[in-house]
Amino acid sequence: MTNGLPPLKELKEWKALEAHYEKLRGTHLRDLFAADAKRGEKLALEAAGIYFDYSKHRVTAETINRLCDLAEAAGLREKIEDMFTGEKINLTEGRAVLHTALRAPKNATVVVDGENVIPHVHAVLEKMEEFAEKVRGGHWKGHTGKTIKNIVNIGIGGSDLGPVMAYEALKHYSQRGLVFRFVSNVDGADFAEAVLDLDPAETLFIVASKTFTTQETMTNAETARDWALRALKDKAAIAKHFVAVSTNAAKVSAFGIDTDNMFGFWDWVGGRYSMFSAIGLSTMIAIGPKYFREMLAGAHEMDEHYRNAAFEENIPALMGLLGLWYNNFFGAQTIAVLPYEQYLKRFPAYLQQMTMESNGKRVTVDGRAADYQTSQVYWGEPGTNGQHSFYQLIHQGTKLIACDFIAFSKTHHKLGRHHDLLMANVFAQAEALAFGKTAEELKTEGVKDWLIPHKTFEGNRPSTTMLLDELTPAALGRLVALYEHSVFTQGMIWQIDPFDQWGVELGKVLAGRIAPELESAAEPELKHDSSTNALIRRYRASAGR
Ligand code: G6Q
Repeated sequence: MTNGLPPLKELKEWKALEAHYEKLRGTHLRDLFAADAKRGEKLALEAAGIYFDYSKHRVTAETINRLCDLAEAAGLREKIEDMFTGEKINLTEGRAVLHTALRAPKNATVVVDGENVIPHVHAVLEKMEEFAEKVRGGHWKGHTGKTIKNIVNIGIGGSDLGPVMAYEALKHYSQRGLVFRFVSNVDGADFAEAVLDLDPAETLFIVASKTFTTQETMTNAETARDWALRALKDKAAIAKHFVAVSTNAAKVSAFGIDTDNMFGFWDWVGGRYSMFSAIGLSTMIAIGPKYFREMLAGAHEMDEHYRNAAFEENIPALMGLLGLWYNNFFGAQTIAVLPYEQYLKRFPAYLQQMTMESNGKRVTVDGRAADYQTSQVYWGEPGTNGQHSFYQLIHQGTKLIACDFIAFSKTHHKLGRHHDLLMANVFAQAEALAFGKTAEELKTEGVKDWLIPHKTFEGNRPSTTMLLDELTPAALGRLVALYEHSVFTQGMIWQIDPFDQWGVELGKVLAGRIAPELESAAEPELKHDSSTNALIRRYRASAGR
């Protein structure tokens, strides 16, 4: 398998960036801002409802041009078209990658294996809408005739992180009479706590699993079925209390769920790219079809921007390129995602999967070991909380950490000074990181000599500030699509397959091998390494086996 490109580091555009880095590495943001009074306005873009200020990055106009040249040389333009038009760009799995089709309008055409997939997408959306309205309207009754009030989504990874994140992000738009819980971990505590105060007669489980074979999800789903049937005492109750979101109708039906109550999707929707598919059923029940459609429209707007804008004016392309600039030239290892919006508290966790599962690869699509860094580590917490915790390291530690600040001009809660203070903090942090505080400034403030090194902030710490109007469903759609395309930009330049996840598949196999050794009554013959063998024996002994 080959992508037809020379190794990345042999591209002349890459070499040009290496040389450019050597010239720019010592330059301070203070000097870049001093040299151009309009830098803050010039190095900013506005598209698809996002004001994207990248002026506090260690770049010049030349850097941006050279990064965009690299994207061109890497064939990014053609690869974007390949993705949007249903080419099988997930090379190691031989699949198309069409999360963008999930938010395309009804009159669009995207052909996979000779068939337009858009009518299928909209048929599922309509089925979801019908179901969501029934639940929201109190018309979906449980087995005993009680109205369903609690919705429990059972899923893991891509079948959990998007739904939880979107529910939390859009809680303001949710139907408050309904209770939403999300169970993912195979640790029984997750299920037990989620249903502790719920009445089975009023509870609906959404079993969300693309394959319907994932150990954690199937274990939780079986426990849920037992929990419901213990109270409802009739197998017929499953039809009223369980629905499935899956691509595997045979397994859904074997579990006992009527396939009429199954919402499908397709192998061209990757798990971590699935929150806009039927995997978003819990989101649609929470916020309703109208807002769900607005979220899709927001994502679509970003899709169009990514597909059509020149790289210099293309927010996702630039975001990906800036990340690559620090990762591959400055040797930075991580990116902090810092939303100044409490409702986005699960956004960094959601992005961790999207970014690291996608681009955490060490070989290129043609099987060569990459001789350069691929995905950064993504992490973060909402501001201002993080300021009282790990920001110290970002300001004064020895590591270079580029930050993504995400903020909204409007709040859902106009409470006194809260929002002004929140915004004052986000602007102040980005400013302090970039400009720091010099020894001279401290001296004029009368700080004692011996304290000056401790109180000095060298600055030159890069960040992007994304300013949006308000956290609406459309804004969330735009933000998610922005990061998806930024990840794609990087993955294509690194010549890897961002859409497979062989590391996750390995984990699924390994636990399956050890479980019977923990559970068997007879002493198993252990053939692991001595550490694993000893741990298994200790566990068996404490469990009385
Ligand atoms: C996502 C990954 C992974 C997946 C889960 C759940 O891209 O493949 O996180 O979503 O392992 O898989 P199922 O939906 O098949 O249960």
